[in-house]
Amino acid sequence: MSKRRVSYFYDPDVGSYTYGLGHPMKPHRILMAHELISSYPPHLLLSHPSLTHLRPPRASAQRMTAFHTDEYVHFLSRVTPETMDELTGRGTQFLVGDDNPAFEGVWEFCTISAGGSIAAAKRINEGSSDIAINWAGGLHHAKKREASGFCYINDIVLAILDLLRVFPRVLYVDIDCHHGDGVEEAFYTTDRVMTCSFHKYGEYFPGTGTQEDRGRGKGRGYALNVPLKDGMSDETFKSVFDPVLERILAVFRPAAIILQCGADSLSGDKLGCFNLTMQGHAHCTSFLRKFDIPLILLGGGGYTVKNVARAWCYETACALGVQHELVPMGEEGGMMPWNEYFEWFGPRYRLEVVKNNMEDVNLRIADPHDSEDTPDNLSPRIP
Ligand code: ZLS
Ligand code: CA
Ligand code: ZN
Repeated sequence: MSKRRVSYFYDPDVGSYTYGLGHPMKPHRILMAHELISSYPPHLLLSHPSLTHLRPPRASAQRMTAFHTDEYVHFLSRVTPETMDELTGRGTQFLVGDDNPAFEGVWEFCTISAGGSIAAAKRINEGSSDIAINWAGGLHHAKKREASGFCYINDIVLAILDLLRVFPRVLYVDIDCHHGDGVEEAFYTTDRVMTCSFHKYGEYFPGTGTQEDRGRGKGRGYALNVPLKDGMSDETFKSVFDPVLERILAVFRPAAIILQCGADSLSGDKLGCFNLTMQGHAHCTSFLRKFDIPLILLGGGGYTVKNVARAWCYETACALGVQHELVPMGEEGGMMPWNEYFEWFGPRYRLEVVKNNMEDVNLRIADPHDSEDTPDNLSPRIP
């Protein structure tokens, strides 16, 4: 396996923002992932000869209007917890419900998240990196003129728009437990971007992403959804992910790929309902890395913060191809070096996310006479 030049984008301020007490989205998990990455012997990860550690420039309001409306970006750049009430009329139009509070520093947080993904796209466009990482990105629900599902600015759409200036076709893959609706919608009518989301479907946010949603007009066949049920295991996931991606790569032949690594698909997530281990989740990174197509890795959801830190640290190692230095081949987990958040990783203090005993509902034997029960979702149609 040849070496990959990896850029790792991290802004040391990102962990200081909070959506508010009791809100499940915690930017602090990105700091935890960074601390964990930093705690390994430097030559293994952060100072690996193939890794460039960069602090991304903050995204400007103007860059954001490449996707979002001027009015929405202008509002977001000014809103504070105090002015939210005065702006209620406007505010409720842009920030709907309590999923998307006007928290202290929300604008700066958006400039950091989007800045990292835009900088990642730039490295890929220039050809100065083979893989670029921004764990502060991946906020896939944000819409053109509205925040949604903890996402205010769609850093993914902004990064894809940049990639399209250089590459003829871009593939977007989304393994967050939620449907990547904002990115799908943005590119629903184009054949230059293929979107592919794996997600829990059925009485679950945001409620979109059926197999029938496949793109429109020129984009018909270029959106692909894999709706899944509770308890998805590593084996079930791999059995769908590998053939779907093999086929997309062969038929669509993307020139660049973005993988949204939402970590709420891990076992034991507070909002997710899948049962993936750290390795089952990281398989997606290792699988796409093999193809030697420029790759961007982004964060996303993930609400059991210690597991998010574990997974994104391990996936940083996968980008470098050194994951076996962290978790010996054939073992479930690895020893964790002492770090700033060591006590959070008890009682085992290991680099591992293990599966639990929940039922994999995706595997329920189908009754051929009951179409409601057939596991259609395990054989998605690909153009
Ligand atoms: O993909 O399900 C919903 C919407 C509601 C139910 C929850 N209430 C608060 C608002 C209305 C229908 N929202 C989801 C959004 C999930 C976003 C996932 C993002 C991503 O992982 C990418 C980053 C949702 N699930 C759970 C909550 N919201 C939620 C739970 C607890 C709270 C506290 C803070 C806020 C209000 C009380 C909140 C939201
Ligand atoms: Ca998804
Ligand atoms: Zn999610």
